[in-house]
Amino acid sequence: MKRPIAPLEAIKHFTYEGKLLDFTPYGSGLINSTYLAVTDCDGHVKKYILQAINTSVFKDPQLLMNNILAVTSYLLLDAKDPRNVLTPVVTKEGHYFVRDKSGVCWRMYVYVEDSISINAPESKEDFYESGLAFGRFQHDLAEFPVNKLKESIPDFHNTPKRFEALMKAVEEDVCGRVKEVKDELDFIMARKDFCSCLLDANKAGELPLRVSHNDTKINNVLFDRDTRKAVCVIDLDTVMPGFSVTDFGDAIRFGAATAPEDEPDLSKVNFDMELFATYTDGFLTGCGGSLPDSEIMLLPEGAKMMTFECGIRFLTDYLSGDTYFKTTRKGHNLDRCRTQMKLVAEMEKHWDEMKAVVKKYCKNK
Ligand code: ADP
Ligand code: GN1
Ligand code: MG
Repeated sequence: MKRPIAPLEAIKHFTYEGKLLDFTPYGSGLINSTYLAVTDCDGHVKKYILQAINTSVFKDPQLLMNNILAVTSYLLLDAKDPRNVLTPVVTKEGHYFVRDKSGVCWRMYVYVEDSISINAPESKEDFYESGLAFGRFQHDLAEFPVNKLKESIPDFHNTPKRFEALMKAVEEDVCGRVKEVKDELDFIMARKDFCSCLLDANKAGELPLRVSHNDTKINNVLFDRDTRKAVCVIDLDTVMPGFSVTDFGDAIRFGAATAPEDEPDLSKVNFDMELFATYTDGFLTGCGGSLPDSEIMLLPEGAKMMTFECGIRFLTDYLSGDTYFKTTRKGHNLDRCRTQMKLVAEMEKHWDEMKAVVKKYCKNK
């Protein structure tokens, strides 16, 4: 990623309150660069989040901010508490992002006060809460006209295209790494037909396009520091038309695993059925009956698809020279790919149990 060179220049454009006191890098995302800005507002401390949008990933920052503004302003209409909705800060020029001299695009959000962010569930309740938050997100946006949103990353969860991109990276083999990943490639090739299953269900009318978040990792939910209840869904860059089941699935791939997504010791990586059931409960409670049975029954496919697709993306990046996801060690993306494929294999073993868990929530059992 192109490194931001002038965050302090950028921040001056935004209509934040108070005098800037402090400014530090923040968070652990793999795509954008985040900073925490602290200001003094007549003796009160105020906080803001300043982010450099990764424009090699999000090529149209205006489109992305339009999506975010459309969704946040809609959610705010019925919000019980402003802390429940991410609030973008406008610039002095009346825009929601600013491009600095080096071409880096910046935007600012109000910091959600008294919130914490966690990288993994520390209890079943945490995971349940994050499911509730993303389920409510589905529920609250169920009537939002999805055609108002544009794709901030075209074909983001088009798994057949992700598969094709992997095949291209194998063919090009720019780093000479294909020889190291024969087992992973065999595993993926053997599941080629699975790639189109959700798109096929969409064509068959069983899986409608909805507003989807598309990055439902637990660290994209803020929790209240005191009550530990989910307060706000953040990281809205990938909000666009998509499927409910992939929102569910991305959270499962990340949170129902017994180890982080980049754990090098695969013996520590397992798929936890209890966590799967917990998240299902939270998510479908949050959806409040807004999903029909046909969609509920595709939740396991969503979980397997997101895990499989993410593994494909990590492997593609590994073969392409680690240009997309931030890496901090040699083989980082390969380790990530391996954890995802292990989880896919375990989901296949637990398939009937996964189906039985979701069936309990169907109206027609
Ligand atoms: P990335 O795309 O890099 O994951 P995020 O938008 O998720 O970026 O932000 C990174 C981290 O910054 C989050 O995990 C969270 O800890 C923190 N964060 C982001 N927005 C806010 C906010 N409005 N209030 C409080 N913390 C925030
Ligand atoms: C990226 O930015 P972050 O870390 O929330 C990625 C997701 C992946 C995830 C894997 C825009 O999300 O799709 O699932 O890494 N976001 C984008 O950790 O590609
Ligand atoms: Mg994030």
